[in-house]
Amino acid sequence: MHEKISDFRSDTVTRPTEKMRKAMAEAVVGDDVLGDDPTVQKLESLAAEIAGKEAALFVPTGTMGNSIAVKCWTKELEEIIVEARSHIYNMESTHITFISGVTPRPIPSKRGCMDPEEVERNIRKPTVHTPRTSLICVENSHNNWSGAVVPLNNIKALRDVADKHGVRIHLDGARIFNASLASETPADRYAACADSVMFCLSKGLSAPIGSMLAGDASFIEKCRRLRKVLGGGMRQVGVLAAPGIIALTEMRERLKEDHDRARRLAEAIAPLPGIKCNPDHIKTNIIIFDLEHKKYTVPHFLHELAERGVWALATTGGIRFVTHKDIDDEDVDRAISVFRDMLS
Ligand code: TLP
Repeated sequence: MHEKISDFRSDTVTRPTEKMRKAMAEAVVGDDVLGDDPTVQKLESLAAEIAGKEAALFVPTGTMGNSIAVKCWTKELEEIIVEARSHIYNMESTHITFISGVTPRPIPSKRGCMDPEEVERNIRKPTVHTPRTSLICVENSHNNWSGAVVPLNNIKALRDVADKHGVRIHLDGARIFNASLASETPADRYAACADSVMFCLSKGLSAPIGSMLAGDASFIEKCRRLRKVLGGGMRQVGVLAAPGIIALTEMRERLKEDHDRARRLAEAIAPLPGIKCNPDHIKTNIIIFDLEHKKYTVPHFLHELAERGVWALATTGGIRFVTHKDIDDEDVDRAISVFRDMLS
């Protein structure tokens, strides 16, 4: 095994910066469940302002943020529309049914963009046989579509459909700032099309933990209670909110570097034998590609990469490489040369 690892498994592996560690040590804290942690309050107002919403809530994980939003917007025995490859539907251990008691109705899409007419055809009214549709979930950037950006006009069109039928929209914006930078569209414009938005501090923004859920004040008040119900009421959690503030104020712009590196890696590996990847599809920090090579199965290929110090993951749709703060140009060069050695 190689001693230095180039870890492309996820942007969740990013370690907090020195400045974040210092801020953690020095954070002014209180009991956040009792509502008196000033650092959490500062983070929540900052997140609300960035999202263009009235209020925001600090939650331990993106999954908890999404599950609270679904629970808040739905009643048992209803149905929600999800994109077929979305994280909320495929990768969150079915909390939709377990916690909220609603059924997901998956809709196929073009690289994360659901056709608004198809969504409208799938909105159901309650009858003795059918559930009421109460929520549409959108993901941007779209993880399993290789970090694709769902354009603002698509989400606006979904908003029109939702309004026509009295349905809510939740935006899984785990990587909304990647989408925002790549499309030069401020995050609050995406959020304005949704009733609620979740975004992660612990991915490319490099905070050690935490996500934000934003929406109007009465929604967040309800969510605060649901967070407690789910065991997510945290006490002197200003120590974790402090790096979150740095994540939001100082780490958003640098995501551009991750996008450039992902594009460079995709362009270099796409022509190699066995790789099925269109570099033009790589707009943010995620590369997902198929491997059809006579020498390697996917697990064998990943094992051989790891033996050479390059870590990646298998995911829905293929092999995934994610660029992030702790991947530099040298890591990308190394990955490219390992690919060339193995496949050429
Ligand atoms: N994604 C993780 C893994 O779960 C796959 C990753 O490595 O990409 N929404 C989206 C779009 C996500 O990508 C993720 C995490 C979440 C929600 C959940 O966030 P966490 O991991 O904080 O629960």
